[in-house]
Amino acid sequence: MSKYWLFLFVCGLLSAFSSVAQEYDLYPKPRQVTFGENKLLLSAMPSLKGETTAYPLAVKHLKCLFSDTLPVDRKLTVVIGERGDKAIRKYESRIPSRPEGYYLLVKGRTIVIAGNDERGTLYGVRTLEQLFKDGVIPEVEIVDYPEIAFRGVVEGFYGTPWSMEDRAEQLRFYGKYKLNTYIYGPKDDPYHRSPNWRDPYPRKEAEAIKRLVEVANESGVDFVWAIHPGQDIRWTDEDRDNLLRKFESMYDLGVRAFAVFFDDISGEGTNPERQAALLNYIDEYFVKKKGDVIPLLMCPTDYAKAWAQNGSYIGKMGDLLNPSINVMFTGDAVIASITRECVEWVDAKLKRPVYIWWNFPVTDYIRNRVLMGPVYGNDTTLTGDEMRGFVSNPMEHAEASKVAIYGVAGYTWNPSAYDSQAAWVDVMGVLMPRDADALRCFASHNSDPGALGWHAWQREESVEIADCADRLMRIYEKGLGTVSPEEERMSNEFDHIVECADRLLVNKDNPALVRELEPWFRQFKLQGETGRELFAMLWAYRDGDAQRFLAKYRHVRALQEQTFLLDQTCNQNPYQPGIIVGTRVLQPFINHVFTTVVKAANAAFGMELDMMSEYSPHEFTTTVKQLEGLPVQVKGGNVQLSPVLEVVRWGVDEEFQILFKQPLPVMTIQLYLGKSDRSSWQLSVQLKNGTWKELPLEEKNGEYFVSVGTKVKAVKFANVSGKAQEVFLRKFLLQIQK
Ligand code: 14T
Repeated sequence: MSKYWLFLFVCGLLSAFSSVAQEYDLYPKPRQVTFGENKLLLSAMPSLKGETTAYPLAVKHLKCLFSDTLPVDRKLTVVIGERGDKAIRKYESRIPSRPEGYYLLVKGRTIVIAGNDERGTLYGVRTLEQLFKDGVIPEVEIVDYPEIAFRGVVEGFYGTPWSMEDRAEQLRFYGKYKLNTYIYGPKDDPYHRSPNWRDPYPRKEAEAIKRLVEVANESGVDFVWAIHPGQDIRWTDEDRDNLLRKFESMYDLGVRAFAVFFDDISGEGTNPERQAALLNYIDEYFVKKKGDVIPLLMCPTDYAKAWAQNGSYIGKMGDLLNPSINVMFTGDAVIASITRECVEWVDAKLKRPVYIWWNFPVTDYIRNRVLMGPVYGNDTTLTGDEMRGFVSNPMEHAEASKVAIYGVAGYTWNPSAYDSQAAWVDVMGVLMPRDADALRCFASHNSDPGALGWHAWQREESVEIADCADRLMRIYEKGLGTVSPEEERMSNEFDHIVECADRLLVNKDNPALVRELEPWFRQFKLQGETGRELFAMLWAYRDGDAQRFLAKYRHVRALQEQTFLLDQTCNQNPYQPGIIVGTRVLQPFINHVFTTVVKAANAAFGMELDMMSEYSPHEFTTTVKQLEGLPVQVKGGNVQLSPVLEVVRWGVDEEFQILFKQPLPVMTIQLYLGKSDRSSWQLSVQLKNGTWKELPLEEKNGEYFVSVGTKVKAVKFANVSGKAQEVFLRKFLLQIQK
């Protein structure tokens, strides 16, 4: 082979490899991508064809790619336009006939961007942006379109609404990743909901919304403004006109997309016939009359299948609502994975493809946590014919929600090609280029909502070490003497957590994200340190070094107390106050091993150290084996036992006691055992004078309830049935007078 051929061969190889690398950068992944051999160097300003007829926003974004200061190169051309435009006629047959679809070609000295419609052209430019690196674009041919028509976010949570700056930044992010919808519906905006839904926004807020709509328009995102009138609406012409007047005022601010939400209401407002009549009226006398407003959207009162029961309400909506009105639904439950079965069920009832309101990564029901895990579990065979829209309800932490939103962008673009793990790994680099690995470590340990009851829905967490943690706990049950690979792996993981948390706390790539998550990063660091010192404790015990053990024990205690203090001071909302991390694998592991090691050391060194695994100012003692070391938590001033997930075997006359640091004014005690046989149990409180007093258990919505109403020093709960019991101890909550 001559030197010349060898040279060409190597060049070919190089370009082949770099092409593959380029492909990874395209997100959401296009339908069809064929990379060519060569690259286009953009060192000059290309001449534009179709510039005057193409979608102006697409042209504007295109021009941003090139710097005006460069000389114009006549031979370098960019052809741009929509189906029907003269400029791109030659390529029209290659444009996919799908809404928002586009054809993109980079070949020789020509770039073609041909949209099926205006959004399509814009998306062609978006893809070009992603291909553009250091003034170079690879040769490529792309045919692409989204599967789901409406893709994006519904700011629909309870709690502190996003700031206007958050929202503007979000809109740009959505535009970049081809999400086309932002629905404005924060539950705690009084002008969205009762009491002020009838009134126009005050001047300042109105101005801010107007500016936001402009950002949405510049980003190619539909700004949907939602109203939530159901809690106090009267079914009168007056309130109908009030609503239309409000919509009119939003139209004046530039809004061209509207929604009406009827979720979480009671009373008159829930009437399906009335709701449908109102919506049809809005549709006919506002939406269709304006002509430049996109189809009306509504959220029904029975928005989850669990509530829809036989589906008579939702069926009525299907029958009565004008066919152009889109209807939202959250799936089988309020918080749920979207299944084909449920979509088919609701589509049949609604007589139209459903518009999914996905309650992930929303945390308004678990406010002390953050959900940073991947988007997975939704049916990947669903098509646009079955699902009209899919929007994510995020956390009140806007920047942190991008992890999930990025996943939703990939899933909705093309469900069947969506790779949840790859998208999740990618987004870490998008959010924190220099600390992607650290952010990933944090995210991997903070993904499970850990909620019970109505909202029971689980996500995997700490997947990479979950099995290892499990095996190690079983090894320790047999004895603490052996060193195992599992032990090394877990102890390394805690080291790694401390390293990652420290880096995250001072990260400079994404100040907004650090600001939102800082208390969780700090808690994560404490968790890592606790885990690390726990092993140091174990190793001192193993060495028979009582003194070193004691030092490490004291350190762990101090770390536990710091965790407690952080939980008591940060994020003190009235619902789920505090900051918790790594709740599914890490914390249970730490608690379990701590108790085991302290117990063993107490026996070996003849000590009586407290083996309660989480710091609490109150003391917990028990004769129920499984409850040993159960954490007593102080939450928003109330005292509760950490819920036990497994079945508890509770022997005859076995009991537990909670001893308070100082007498507490206990109002009520609520407990849930998963069973109702009141006579098996005895609850007593110790009064200030030291005497014990038994209190009757009442039954209330399947739970036990005890009125106390006095200062008590301790509480005792015992099995007095005369036989062993098997129960859940899912709730033991002492309501303290404030
Ligand atoms: F409109 C709905 F689709 C919806 O999900 N509504 C709310 C939503 O604003 C909230 O963010 C979400 C998650 O908590 O759930 C709905 O609110 C609820 C749901 C409940 F089951 C509020 C209380 C509940 F008991």
